[in-house]
Amino acid sequence: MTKFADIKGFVFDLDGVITDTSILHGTAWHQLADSLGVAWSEELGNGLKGISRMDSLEMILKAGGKENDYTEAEKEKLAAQKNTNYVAEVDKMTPANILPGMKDFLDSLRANGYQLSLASASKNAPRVLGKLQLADYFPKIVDPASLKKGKPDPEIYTKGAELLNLPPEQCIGVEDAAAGVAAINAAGEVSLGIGDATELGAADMVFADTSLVTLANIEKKLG
Ligand code: B16
Ligand code: MG
Repeated sequence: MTKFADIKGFVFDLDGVITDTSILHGTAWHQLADSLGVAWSEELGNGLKGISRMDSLEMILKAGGKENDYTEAEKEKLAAQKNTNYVAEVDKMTPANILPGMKDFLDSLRANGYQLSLASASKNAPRVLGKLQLADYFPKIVDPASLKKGKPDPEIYTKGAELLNLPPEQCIGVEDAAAGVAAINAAGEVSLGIGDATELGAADMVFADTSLVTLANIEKKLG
């Protein structure tokens, strides 16, 4: 098991870790589902966390039994429609939307010489980071368009460590979604989950919320 002293880098998820765009994603998908006549549920919304845009659309269509009703071109249009609504909300974001404690945590990582990269499935991640005024912290972002498979496949976290030129076991992956924790584990990184300990039971360590994520608390857990 990796020790705290071995850790040299952190690979971050964005939504649910640095900021909470899941509500904005949920609202935009809900609007689209309504317009397609697909019944919305909280469960459906939660299942979309960490899932790519097109895979999210497929899940919504499937939930409504409409998976065979649209051509690829029509699906692209629907996803673009959702994204337009989502981006309009993102553009209202400010640094006040950074989750509690995360700015301090990022500052402490920088001050202690850790390397940082971003492993978000979101094609809007650079825009979101800009709105939060955190773009400087993440010069290294995995391009989600370059991925063959989304989370829980390890690819995005493997690439996140590669961007840092670090072996995966020297990296901590930070996630709020079970699919993301599975991806970190499969990439051979140390997994830090934020949220419900039962839901994120596969993680090497779990913190109930972002305010508890500090280097001191991580050291206590890793030893
Ligand atoms: P976009 P993460 C994910 O971000 C979101 O959790 C997920 O709900 C969203 O569908 C996905 O990004 C794609 O986002 O439509 O902006 O490209 O959690 O991996 O940071
Ligand atoms: Mg997330």
